[in-house]
Amino acid sequence: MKTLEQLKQTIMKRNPNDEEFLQAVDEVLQSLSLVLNKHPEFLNEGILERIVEPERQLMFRVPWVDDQGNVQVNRGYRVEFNSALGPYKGGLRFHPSVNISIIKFLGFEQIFKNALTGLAMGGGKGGSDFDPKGKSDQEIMRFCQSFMTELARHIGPDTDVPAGDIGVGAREIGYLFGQYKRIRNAFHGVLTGKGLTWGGSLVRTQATGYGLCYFTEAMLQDHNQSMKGKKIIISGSGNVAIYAAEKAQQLGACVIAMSDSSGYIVDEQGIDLALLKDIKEVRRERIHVYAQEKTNASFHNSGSIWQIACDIALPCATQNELTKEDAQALVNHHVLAVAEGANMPTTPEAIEIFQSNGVLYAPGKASNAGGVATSGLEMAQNAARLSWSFEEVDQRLQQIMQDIYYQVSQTARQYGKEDNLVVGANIAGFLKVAKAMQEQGVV
Ligand code: NDP
Ligand code: 2IT
Repeated sequence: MKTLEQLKQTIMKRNPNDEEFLQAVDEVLQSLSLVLNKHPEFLNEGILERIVEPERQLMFRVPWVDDQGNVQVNRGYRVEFNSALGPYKGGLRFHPSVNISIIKFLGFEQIFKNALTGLAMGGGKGGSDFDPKGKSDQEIMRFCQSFMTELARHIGPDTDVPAGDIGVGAREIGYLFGQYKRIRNAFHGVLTGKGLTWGGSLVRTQATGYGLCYFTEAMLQDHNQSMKGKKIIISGSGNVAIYAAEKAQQLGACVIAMSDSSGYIVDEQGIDLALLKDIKEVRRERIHVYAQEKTNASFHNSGSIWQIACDIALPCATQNELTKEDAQALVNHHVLAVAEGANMPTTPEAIEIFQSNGVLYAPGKASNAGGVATSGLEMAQNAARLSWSFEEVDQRLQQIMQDIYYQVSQTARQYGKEDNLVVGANIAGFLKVAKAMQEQGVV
């Protein structure tokens, strides 16, 4: 039997270059040290040693031809991490920074996130180092077709069900689905985030951002606060950020700043979302265009968005985007709450600053679970061959996010860590997966 310390050594030896993966694992193991006193069997039966090792990792060549007729080669990934609770489930990320460490960290987080939703989904993640920026529609289609030509043999509605993530939205899911259907000659609910006329669920587009606000509102209300009238900063301006901003505005908050990788915009009157959506979702332009078209707004191509004073910060762009300097600036400006729409956007040092200064801090694996939860609802609708109304899906999403908040905060309390939602989310998610693994034997 290995001690927790020996297990950590093994993990580091096996994954020496996987910085982001080790960061995600380290946080979970720290939380679990509180569980192991009561439950030594999780170490003795090798549950921990198995849960940190993906069940299967796929890496493959993705060749495609660009508009100039040149052959391009990217690398594709799918990490099927854990299937104790259901088919592997998790998004695909297309971004030049993608490597095996990033896919493993995302797949690992996904196991616990999916467990928290209460739906029957295991954890997985995939993607490619393909950069969609500046590519034509035809290039995107050819890339997606090539990617799916390999992936199709590994996935299926009861095996592994991918979805979107950074760089993968409705357009890419469409091309991926078309190629899967052609290769397998089967109309399966094998991807989520599908178009509404061919198996997609209402609210899936909005779900991560809306869910983030439902979670944040539950957390605030538990502390006799609400989002109403609060000044909010949201990083990113993609799928998660846009619909977080939409729901925040519906809840009476004022979103004053948003960003993309080229910089950030500030609009003290409140972001004009119709304009932002047109720039980002229709024209696929950079964010500075917002400040060109709305004269009272400003664009900043240097410095950090987190240096602006706000009541609530919602990081919705990418991993490790909010550093200790950012956290200190937010604390100096008396930030009330930080809730993650992105996966692991806050560095460990920044989390420590929030927690030691009494800032309400919600980790992504709890607060951004609304996207995958609604994917689970899409799978349920596909299996029943019917579709629910917007109101019905939205109602279920709200209930799931409130349930996650209470589950996570109660678990934190049970383990003597009131308001530490990191501990609460890691332990509550882990216990569900661990019990299923115990019952299913050594597999
Ligand atoms: P999108 O591709 O729609 O948007 C991503 C946004 O983040 C863009 O504004 C992008 O700017 C910015 N961004 C991405 N990478 C970087 C980077 N390295 N530096 C600075 N900015 C960056 O992705 P999503 O909105 O879907 O995803 C955002 C985050 O939310 C990710 O962490 C994802 O894992 C997480 N998430 C997504 C879910 C979903 O359902 N889509 C569910 C749960 C979590 P630019 O365009 O300039 O690159
Ligand atoms: O990080 C995530 O939870 C997602 N990108 C959504 C995954 C999904 O299967 O809907």
